[in-house]
Amino acid sequence: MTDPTRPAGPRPLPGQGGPPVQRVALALVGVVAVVAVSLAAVLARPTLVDEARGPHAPAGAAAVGATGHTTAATVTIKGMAFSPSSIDVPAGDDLQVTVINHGDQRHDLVFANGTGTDTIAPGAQATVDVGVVGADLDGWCSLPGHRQMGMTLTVVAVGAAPSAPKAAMATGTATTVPTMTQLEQATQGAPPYPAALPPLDAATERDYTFTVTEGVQDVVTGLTRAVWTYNGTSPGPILHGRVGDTFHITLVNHGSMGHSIDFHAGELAPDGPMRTIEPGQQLKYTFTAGRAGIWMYHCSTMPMSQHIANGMFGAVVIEPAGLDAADQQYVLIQSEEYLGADAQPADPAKVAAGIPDLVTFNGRAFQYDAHPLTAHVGDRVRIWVLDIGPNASWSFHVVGTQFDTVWTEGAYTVRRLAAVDGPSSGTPGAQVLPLLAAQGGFVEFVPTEAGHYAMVNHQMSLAEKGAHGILAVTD
Ligand SMILES: [Cu+2]
Repeated sequence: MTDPTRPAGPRPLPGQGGPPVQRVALALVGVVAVVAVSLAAVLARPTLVDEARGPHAPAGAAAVGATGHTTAATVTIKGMAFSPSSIDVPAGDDLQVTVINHGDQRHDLVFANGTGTDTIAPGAQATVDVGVVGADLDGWCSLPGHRQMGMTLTVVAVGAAPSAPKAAMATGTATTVPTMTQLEQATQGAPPYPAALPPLDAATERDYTFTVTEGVQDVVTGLTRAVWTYNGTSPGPILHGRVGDTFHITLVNHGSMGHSIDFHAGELAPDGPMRTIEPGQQLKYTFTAGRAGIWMYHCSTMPMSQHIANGMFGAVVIEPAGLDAADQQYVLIQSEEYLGADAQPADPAKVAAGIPDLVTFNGRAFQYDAHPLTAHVGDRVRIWVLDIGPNASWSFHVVGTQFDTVWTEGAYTVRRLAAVDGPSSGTPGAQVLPLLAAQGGFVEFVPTEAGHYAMVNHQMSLAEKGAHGILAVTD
């Protein structure tokens, strides 16, 4: 069941669309994945990264005569830090900095005067001529979120006049946050992410290719955001299997920076299969689904909050044994968006503060208000839910219903008794399925009348940011 009207394949990034262009359609359990542009050859600094850097100019504002001397410094990267994080330079010297990347992913070092390296692969090094240092000067890694995680460096101009107070860290943020009305309008013309649970086939060995690309997605008219995706959509493909199935994943990185994948659905040592791979590389990741659940997968490259907030997540549904029949099965995944400037990744300061601009079901705020899910009166409806985060929790409620069955994180908390079924049976019920980030489960209910049943995060401020949709029930 592939749907050629699939939304939301993000567009290629401006400036990264040059040849060679690959367009690959991968059918993956009911999801057509539209892969954007091969970025494997783009090894220069990603254009996603755009912290303001001025023109090349002598470092610092103070007027200091050039000494004619050059100071050479070496800085190493380990984890998410520069070592040393401060360099002393006699004022007036020309500064050359060699950066050696001992980290596990790409980094760069840029300076406030506009100089900087291109991105440096793990194990590689690069040298930047910073120019004549006349005053103290800030440096940082410009990959999304890296500066906010502590990848900063200070050049101290020894002997220069005291520097003026430093400006606040620029993060690049959306100048306005879209209104509910704008968001609802934006979803009208955008085909929804298919929420139906992909059907379960007889396979026990399952092969998938997950291709990482980076692109931009319309949020509302006049505002786009960078999205990093598995197979062109966010969420990525929803996989569906049984306990005991083995999943053979090939992860291919066509992005411009390091990426990775972490499947909660299997148990293994993370070191190899969850490692970050460079643009152009691929890895094999095989796991056997030993336990039932709706399991998260996500990019686990640092900073994880940034990679998840930019769209790198999805779900693996492993059915518990003895699951009752259902007439409709849907999957809703909640995640948050922290809008950066137009076409930019998530604003790291907003991510760190944990207050999202938008909260979405299946990657887009309010999309199932414009495109309701459907059921008939008397249908047994099962909704699988998974809270991706990266931060927010989810109090899942369907207005007008009571859940007669709730299964979460390995167990039923409420289960209907078929012998005494029905809304007036007196058997237990639940009004919400509460989920913290990375928790999941399913609920079941039977709508008794035709109407429009709102599916919400009952933390109402989050519902009003987009965690809201409609189940349209007809006779
Ligand atoms: Cu990633």
